[in-house]
Amino acid sequence: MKKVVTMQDISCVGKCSITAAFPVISAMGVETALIPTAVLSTHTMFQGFTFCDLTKEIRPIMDHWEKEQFRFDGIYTGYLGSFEQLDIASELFERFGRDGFILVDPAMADNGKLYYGFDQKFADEMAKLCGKADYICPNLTEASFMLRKEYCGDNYDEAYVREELKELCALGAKTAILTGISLEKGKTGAYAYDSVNDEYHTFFTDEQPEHFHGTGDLWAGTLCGALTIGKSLDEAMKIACLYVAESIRLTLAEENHNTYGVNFEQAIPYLIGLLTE
Ligand code: PXL
Repeated sequence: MKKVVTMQDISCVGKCSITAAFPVISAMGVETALIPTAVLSTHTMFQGFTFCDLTKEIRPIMDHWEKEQFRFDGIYTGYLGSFEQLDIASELFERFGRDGFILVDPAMADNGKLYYGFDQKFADEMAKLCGKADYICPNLTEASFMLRKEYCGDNYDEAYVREELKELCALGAKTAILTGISLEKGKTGAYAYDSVNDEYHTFFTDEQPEHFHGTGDLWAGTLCGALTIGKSLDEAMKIACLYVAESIRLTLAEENHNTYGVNFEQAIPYLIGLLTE
């Protein structure tokens, strides 16, 4: 059985980070080890959230795992809350990254703005972590902060996306995937550049009418699971895009649906169906 480790926070309510990645990767038939970086009552879009940092636990966890000689087929980092956690993520790659791929989702910004608590210096350091990855999957906002470029908003074309992907790979990542890319009205998806094979990959699907928090985490978790079970990058991008779109569709279909996260749970049977296509 394949096994990955994911390092991100536990937002107890919020349907993001570990509470999205863990059930989804597990549902795809992959054992999922966890490095929880912090416990928050909710994600940081809520007012008044509680926060308990777990940084000091992480090195002892890695020490124990090394003694047990655990091996992983993939490492996936998501939202990280401090400079020290970025350093620890690098250490995780050095100590446990020999046998599999490394996926870094630089979850720190959206819609032209950094999330609460982050600044440009953090984005610069995140860019360095991205340089150590096989796959990175920023949105356009995260990419612009890491590349220290002005955020383009909706004002971009395919040439811009391709150029940006090359600049992201120049940070050191082998494959860069931009999420939330729309080159045609009503369509959205992901655009990737594999710098090793000098190949572009794309997948687009119908754009959903509303945007939700946590969909980036869900997308990255799904990509991680799909790559781990041996799907190609094309297949993995397709599965992640379709699953997130279906989760949003199910959310919107529900009366009085919540606004803080999507209904990925009831879309799990659909996800499993995608794996056997
Ligand atoms: O979805 C990204 C994310 C993960 N974890 C926490 C967050 C956010 C985004 O705001 O606040 C704690």
